[in-house]
Amino acid sequence: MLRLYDFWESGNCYKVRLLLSQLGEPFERVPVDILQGQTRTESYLKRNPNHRVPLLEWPDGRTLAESNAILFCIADGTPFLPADPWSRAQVLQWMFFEQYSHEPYIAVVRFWHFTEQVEQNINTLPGKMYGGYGALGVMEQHLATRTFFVRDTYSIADIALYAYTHVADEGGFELDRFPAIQCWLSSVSEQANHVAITDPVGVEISLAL
Ligand SMILES: N[C@@H](CCC(=O)N[C@@H](CS)C(=O)NCC(=O)O)C(=O)O
Repeated sequence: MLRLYDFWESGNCYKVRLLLSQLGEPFERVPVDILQGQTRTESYLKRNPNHRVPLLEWPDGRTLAESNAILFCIADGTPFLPADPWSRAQVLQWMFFEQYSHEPYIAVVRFWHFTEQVEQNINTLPGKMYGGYGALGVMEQHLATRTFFVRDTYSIADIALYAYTHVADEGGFELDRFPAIQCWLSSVSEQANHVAITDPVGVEISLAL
């Protein structure tokens, strides 16, 4: 069975939980408390020297880090990733956009709220909010004429962007300014076998990390 090293509140981890659930793929879930430094222990660093979750482990011991690389790997050959090169490249385009222009703003500000670090980051907060709203603006424009990001079909591009967009309000972003995004959020949440970020999925196992 696949094994996911996971932190509940992480949108990056949620991407993988969501896709595994929608694929109907059973998996073990190892809770990793990033706030207690569990990604930086000697044993975890052997699994991922880059000290981050999510990390997906195959029964033969192979491991894969980086949420969007994991999505790309496990979606291959399924309806969640188109087969033709142009559509696949568009999926990648949006997933790179998510990692470079979206997550570093929206996820980081949410994390500051979640860990009560807003005050100590007060000088960099306006730039982060500006960047986050910029990303939301790009998404709004694209979604104004479409239901989903690529080929108007639900794909891992939508999963990658949904993960932190649907909780952007937890970082103080006002999503009611973006009607097309709100419509898209509803469409994503209505997909078959959708699970929420807080839903307990996978078979939880505890490992000494
Ligand atoms: N680009 C990575 C980012 C992963 C990431 O930032 N993970 C955070 C949780 S959301 C983490 O593990 N932080 C723990 C640490 O830095 O020690 C991905 O998409 O998977």
